[in-house]
Formats: sequence, structure tokens, C-alpha cells
Amino acid sequence: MTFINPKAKHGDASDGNLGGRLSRLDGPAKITGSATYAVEHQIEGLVHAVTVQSTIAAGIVTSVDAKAAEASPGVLLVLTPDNIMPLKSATTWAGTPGPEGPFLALPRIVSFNGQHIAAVVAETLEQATAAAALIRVTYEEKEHVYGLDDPRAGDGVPIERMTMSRGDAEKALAEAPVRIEQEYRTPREYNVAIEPHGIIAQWEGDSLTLWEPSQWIDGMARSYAEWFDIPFENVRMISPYIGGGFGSKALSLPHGAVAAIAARMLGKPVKLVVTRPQTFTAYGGRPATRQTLALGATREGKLLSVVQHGVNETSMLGVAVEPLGSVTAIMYAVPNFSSRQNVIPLNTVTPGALRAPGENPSAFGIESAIDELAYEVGIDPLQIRLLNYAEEDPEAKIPWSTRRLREAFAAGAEAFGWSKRSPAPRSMREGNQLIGWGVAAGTYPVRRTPGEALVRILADGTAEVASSSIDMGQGTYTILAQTAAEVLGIPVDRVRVKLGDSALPRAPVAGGSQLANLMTGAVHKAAHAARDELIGLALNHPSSPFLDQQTNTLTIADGVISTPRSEKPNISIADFMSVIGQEKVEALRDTLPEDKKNTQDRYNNFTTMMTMKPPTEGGYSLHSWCAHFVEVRVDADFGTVRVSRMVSALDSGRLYNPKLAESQWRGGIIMGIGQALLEEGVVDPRYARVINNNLGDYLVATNADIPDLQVISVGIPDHHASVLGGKAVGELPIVGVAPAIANAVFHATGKRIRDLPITLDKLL
Ligand code: MCN
Ligand code: MOS
Repeated sequence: MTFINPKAKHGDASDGNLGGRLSRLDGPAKITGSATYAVEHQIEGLVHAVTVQSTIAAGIVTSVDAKAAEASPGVLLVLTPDNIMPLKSATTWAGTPGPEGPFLALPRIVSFNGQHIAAVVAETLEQATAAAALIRVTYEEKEHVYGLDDPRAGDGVPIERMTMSRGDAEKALAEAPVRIEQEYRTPREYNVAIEPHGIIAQWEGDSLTLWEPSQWIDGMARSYAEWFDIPFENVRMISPYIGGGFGSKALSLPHGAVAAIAARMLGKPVKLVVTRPQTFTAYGGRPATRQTLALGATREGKLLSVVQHGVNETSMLGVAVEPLGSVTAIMYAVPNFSSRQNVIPLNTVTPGALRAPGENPSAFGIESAIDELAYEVGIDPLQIRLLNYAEEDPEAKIPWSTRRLREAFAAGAEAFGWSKRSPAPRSMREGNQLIGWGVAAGTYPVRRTPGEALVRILADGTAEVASSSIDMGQGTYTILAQTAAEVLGIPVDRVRVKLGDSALPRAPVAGGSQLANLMTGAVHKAAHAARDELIGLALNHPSSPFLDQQTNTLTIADGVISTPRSEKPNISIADFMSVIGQEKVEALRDTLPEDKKNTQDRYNNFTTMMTMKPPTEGGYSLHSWCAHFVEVRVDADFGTVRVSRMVSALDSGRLYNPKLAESQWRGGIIMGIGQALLEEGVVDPRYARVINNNLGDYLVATNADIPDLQVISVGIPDHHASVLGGKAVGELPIVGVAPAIANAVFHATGKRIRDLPITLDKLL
């Protein structure tokens, strides 16, 4: 999508540069409705597909009676396990080979309730929906495992790569003067983006065009190319705007394959949008987790040992790991530590990524447990965190690049008024409201994969930035425009950013909160190259008015080229381009390491996550940090919990656009409040079916649940973390919110809730 906003208003000129509080450039298009989302794309001859999902959790589809559906008005095609075209198995996102055998988008073997098992394509959506209701499926049903508490679930499978150990944790725990051991649990949670998953697929010969919301255009395009055994270049994926993803839109999913198969079989473009209830099984969401944490400490509250064992649910088909030790391993200076993790296969859709997978439930465990320890030894919950402050990465044993967590605690405590806290539980009260104050910390790693961008200066003095990266609301359009504007010396309202199209230069996944750092880096590099080229032309071109200036460099500011001391001539870029008769000056640059620039490496890099660097590579441990301070009010009679005040201080390094980063932080905190108090996927044990599969019953936080949220940036530029000094923003803020609330609830009520969400029944 091309995007330029002539009305982009900003307070002063510097707002258009990096670090400025420029409003979202895509804002007006979204507010006025001119932003076209994937399935809103208008296309001639479009037909509509609807899927039918299994009503059992385990077994075999023995027959599908599609006669009535086929005879139904407008129906063009019914797809079932009997006639579904087998596709080739695609490489996984990590870059490893996919499962053996063909990929069946509508499999005969049912491994979860809500699995797509048939699809109807008709002239209209209504016809397809009506016909889908006529399909009769006969199953041979088998026994299922519904959840972690199912007696048939067992202990699961150990994930060796999650095992961590330093010192002798068991021995140190046994010898510790103070010990606490508890179990913490988080339920199944869903991404519930406002825009559901959907797709339009169209074939022209052996070329496939897909309009599909995507957090990772190149990775998803690769899956389609491999499924259909066509060259990558033959797949074009278009995703200019995304109505939220939160992790759920980074991979190609079976319903997308169904649409592409139907489009191929019919020779017509096919649209398939999963219904809201179907989204709960079309993508997995965060798996339910359970972890035991044992803390051993001195009577003064100094940690001696942490022993953790976690499990998370996965499906019968795939291994999804929610790394429960990720925060536990690094948050505190603990000499003895051990962590293990198992996954338990259930009859469920394969779980997926939801904002801060791993860090989020990991922090719920450790940040609740340390709070419990604080009360046990009688120390302020903030003090105990400072007492155990990790001055270096205790697991990797290398320095942090930057860790402004101490500053975050200080700034947050000051703004919140923490020093006025009365220590005892149930000691703060207003009428019928029990008041509690809680604190918790959070962290998220800085992930690094290379990116690529094109920057083009045009004859009219405007500039273009192009990349296949995406903007699902984080602000990519805006910060990339700011990066180019700053480097090129062109006002930001003359920079056009094109994203969301696989025909553009490659980009890695907008997941793991890495895109901003990677793509500002790539655009910065390309913009410098384009600027150098323009200056080179101004110095050397035979028609250039600067030829006889005897200077070896020039400056560009506000779209005007001049000599460093700004004597004449001053000439606008547009005039200069016309004088030299050139249409454009452009540069394509990537941030691949030299040894990865060959074609196959390039391709693999952008279409899998093979070359993502761990946050500890390069001698420093790279992470963002945050501290959340929460006030809750709990109704003494009814147990209802309201968050009445919240202050969070966050270290994401340098902010490219503080207004947008703050908005990201608030968004993550809001999701965290929902997670703490409301969100829970409820599974009916009889059918292993998610029963609250709609927005009426699966509750997320709304405006009425959210108080004023104060966010404070305590970051400083971190050039070990990224070229331009930023660290991760998007997922950081949700980490630590739920334990901060649980800790505040304990302070208010004296009741420790170790099982999310914190609902009134658990408090009565
Ligand atoms: N930013 C900044 N300074 C930095 C880093 C980032 O100002 N040093 C700001 C920029 O506006 C940037 C945004 O923060 O666009 C997010 O940057 P980053 O942390 O790199 O995250 P990504 O761009 O990779 O976005 C993905 C991240 C993830 S993984 C999830 S999950 C999530 C999130 O972003 N899903 C979101 N935020 C979301 N926001 C919206 N509106 N919708 C989603 O689905
Ligand atoms: Mo985010 S859950 O890494 O897309």
C-alpha cells in the first residue's frame, strides 16, 4: 500500500524526524475508512467459501454426505477429505523440514474439536453458509484428552532444549533457611484480533495472488509456494493493513490452503473468512500453562536457589513450547537455578504465539513467587527486587547491554507514590473497597534478523520507502517515513511508505518485537546510500550548479541541497533532478551479514527464522525491561476487582517515536489487565470444545476496565542492541502486568491467587 498523508500535522518540524512524536501516518486512512483490509479487496467474479469444522475432538471422518449441499442453490464446489487436493509439506517457520507426507488441509483424521473438515464454495456467502449447514459428517469417534487436568493427560514430553541449570539448585534449596514452593497457572488465551483471519486467493496460470492479513508476508508466501510446488516469485501476497494480529497472523493456516485449492479447482478467485467462533480453532492462541516454582532464600530475602518445572499444553499434531523459564532464568541474581519444561499433547488445535509467548506466563510465576517471598521474610516487595538485582545476565554470565530496570523501579515508585504504601495486607481500605498496591517487573529480549529496504528519491522531490514488512497498528509506516525523512533531509510529509506486498524488498516477521529495530536499520542504510548518490550527482554531474563550488560535500535539509556553509546555490531536490534530467535516485540495501548475501541464504533468511540471532550473541545480553505499579480496589463483599491506577516505567532503549511507543505500551498493559482479570478459554471436558468461542463470552478488557495508565520511558540509546539504539517495544509491556495485579490483590485481600484470571469466585 502506498501511503502519503498531506495532512500529517506535527507540532514542530523535528517531529517528522526519528524520535519525534509524529501521529500515525495511516491514521486518517483508517479513520475515514479508505484503508482497504485484505478481504475488502474488490475483485471481479469473486466466489465465497465457508468451512465446516469437526464436532468431535478425536477420531476419523468415515463419510461426508455432501449431496444436499451440492444440490443447494449457487453451490460450485464441496471439498471434503475425499476430494481435497493433497499439497506438498512446507518448511516450518524455523526453517526445518515440515512433517513427512503430503499436507492435507481437510484431513480425515480428527485431532481436535473445531478442525476444518469440509468446505463449501458458492456464488454468495449466504449460499455457501446455507449449504455448509447441510453437510452430514459421520465419524468413528475415539477417546480424547481435553486439557492439562484430564487424568489421561499424563506428564507429557520433556523439551530438552528448555532445560537450564546453574549451580546446584536442589541442594541449595534443601539447605535454604526460607523456602516457598507454589504452583502457578495460566489458562488458554486467544488473540481475538478485531479483524478475523480471512483470505482472497486468485490464480492466473501458475501464479497465485493472495490478499491475506499477514505479520510475515515473505514467510507465508513461502508456505504457499511450497504447498503448490511453484516458484516463490509466483506467489504475490498483499497485506497493506491488518486489523491486529498479536501473534496469530504470522503463519499460513489450513483455511488459507483451502481457499487457494478451491480457487485453483474452480479457476475463480475465492474468498474465505473464518467466522468469529471459528477463529478460536483456526489458530491456537496461548497454551494453558502450569509451573511449580520453589524459591530458597536467606531470612533477609536474598535468593539462594530457584527450582522450576513447567508444562504447557500442545496438540496431537505439533509441538508448541511456551518457554516458562525465560524470565525466571534472568530476572534475579540467583546462583543456583534449574528449569525444566514438558509439553502435554491434547486434542486441541496447535497452540500459537500470543503477545510475549513465554515471557508472559514466565513472569506471572517468578514475579508472583518473589512477592510471596517478600511477605514471608517481611520485606517490601520493591526492596526484595532491588536486593536480588541482577547486575549481569545471571544465566549467560555476560553484561547486559543496558538494563535500566533500577531506574524503572525508581521512576515508577516515585510517580506512583509507593513510599506511602502500608505494608500489611488488608491495611488499606476506603469504605467497602479493599485497596491493594502491587509491583512486578517484566522483560523482553531484543531479537535480530536482517531486513532489506528500498529508498527512492523522485523527480518531484518526494521520496519512497518500500519493504514487504507490515503495519498491524504498531506504527511501521510512520517510523520508516521518519527514518527516511531524517536521513534524506526531506520533510516527512513528502515521504511515501509502501509496505505489505511480497513484490517489495524482503522483510522478516513482525513478531518477537523486532521489526522496528530491523527495518529502521535497513531504511537508514538505504536512505544513506540514496542520499550519497544524490550528493555525488550534485558534485559531479556535468549540468550540476554545484560543479564549480570547490566543495567535497553538500547538505540536504528541508528538501533543499546546499553547500555546507549554505552559500548559493541552494536548490531544491525537485529542481536539481530537473536540471540533471533524472527521474529518480534509488538504493536497495539489506542488513545481511556478508556471508549470507548469496541468493539461497537471502531467500531462507527472509522466509524462515533461520538466521535470527539469540539475544546473548555478541558478548552482551540484550533485553528491554519494565516495572509495573498497580492499585486495585476489591469489593469486600462481592470480590470484584478493579484496577484503579497504574504506573509503568519502561526501558526500550531509544524510542523512534515516543507517541507510538507509548501507545504500544498502553496497548500491551491493557491486554495484561484483561489477561489478569478476564481472559480464559473454557473447554468443555465432554467434547474438548472451547465453549466461550465468541466475544460475548470470551472477555477482553474494554474501556470501562481501564484506568488512566501512566507510562514513563527510562530507556537510553543502546547501540549494542540495534544500529539506531532502540530495543523491543511491542511485547514488553504485557510482561509483568498480571503478577503486578495478583500482587496488588494479595495486598488488598490477603488472598494469593496463583491461577489466572483473578475472578471474584476465587476471592470469596
Ligand atoms: N517503537 C519505537 N521505538 C523503538 C521500538 C519500537 O518507537 N525502539 C515503536 C514503533 O512505533 C514501532 C512499534 O513501537 O512500530 C513496535 O515496534 P517493535 O517492538 O519492533 O514491534 P514490531 O514492529 O515487531 O511489532 C510486533 C509486535 C508484536 S510481536 C505483537 S504480538 C504485537 C505488537 O507488536 N501485536 C500488535 N503490537 C501490536 N500492536 C497492534 N496495534 N496490533 C498488534 O497486533
Ligand atoms: Mo508477537 S506474539 O511475537 O507476533
